[in-house]
Amino acid sequence: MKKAMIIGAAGFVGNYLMEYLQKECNMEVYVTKLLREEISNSNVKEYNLDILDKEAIVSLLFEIRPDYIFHLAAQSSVGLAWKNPCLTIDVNIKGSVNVMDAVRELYYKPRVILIGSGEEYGHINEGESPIKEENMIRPGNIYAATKVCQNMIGNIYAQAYDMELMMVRAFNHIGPTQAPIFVVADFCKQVAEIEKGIREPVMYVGNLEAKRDFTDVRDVVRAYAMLIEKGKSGETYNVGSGHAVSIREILELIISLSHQNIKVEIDPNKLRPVDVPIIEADTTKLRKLTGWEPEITLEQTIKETLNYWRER
Ligand code: A2R
Repeated sequence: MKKAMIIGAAGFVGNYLMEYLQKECNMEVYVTKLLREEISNSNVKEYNLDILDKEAIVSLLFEIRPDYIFHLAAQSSVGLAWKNPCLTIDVNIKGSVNVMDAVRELYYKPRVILIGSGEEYGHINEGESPIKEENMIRPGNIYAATKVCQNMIGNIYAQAYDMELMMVRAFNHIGPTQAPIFVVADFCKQVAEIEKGIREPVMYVGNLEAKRDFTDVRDVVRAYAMLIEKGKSGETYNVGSGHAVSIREILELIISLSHQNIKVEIDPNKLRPVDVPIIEADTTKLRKLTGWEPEITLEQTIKETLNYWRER
């Protein structure tokens, strides 16, 4: 039985990934979380780990000796990165280098995936979309810049130390349990609260014209599981649906699923200092290597996310 370790597993993706690895891949799953976090899955072995503590990563890796490592730990919010750039830089760059460096100290070569972001591409010129992995990188926000850095250093580690290290650029992923600091969860939560009568029938929104590539989180973790087995060291793979939709379309879809009469208002706090107009993935590289295709439609994931918030 292969041993998989998920670093930063208490977040949105980690919970889905641990379940998938256990149930569908028959792996023994070890997960790490921050001291203050909780993991609801009782079938995994859990450890507290702050990736800013490199020695702690080293001892844990020596103790568990995982075959596969999924590095998910991050400050993952673009909005929060504007508010707290130093924390984001510490966790996403220093923390990730700690993980790579700890893996380098092992006497064997586990296969590692570093999770980056479609945000890394930043400003995309006309004709560049859907965007390929080798496209020019022009990060447009602090979060994206930290993930570019992780990707570049990952590539250097893979080559310089002959490590089995793959990089992913995950485009927006959505689904039930996502924190409402992300747009789809935020909109669904607002609609659910309006339906419950605990909020006036007004939706507060940010930039509605931005187009993003949304994939259900369950499709995303399936791609990660395929890549950890088949990915080539030092390579970067886009993971996304390959189809961008505007935030306005998402908003309209969510509102159409409700019987309430809902007004829409711009909340200046939800507008970002710089926003990239369109981000859409070309996933040919991933699909050719693994045969992966997204299976869950946007309508389905949005319905399930809205129902999740209705039941809370
Ligand atoms: O920020 P928190 O309290 O939600 O904790 C996050 C955790 N984390 C850390 N873990 C270890 N050491 C740290 N110094 C540290 N700082 C934060 O990593 C959270 O539990 C986890 C990341 O999960 P989420 O923020 O929910 O991200 P998600 O959506 O699961 O995305 C996974 C990866 C991230 O690397 C994203 O940047 C990428 O996929 O898109």
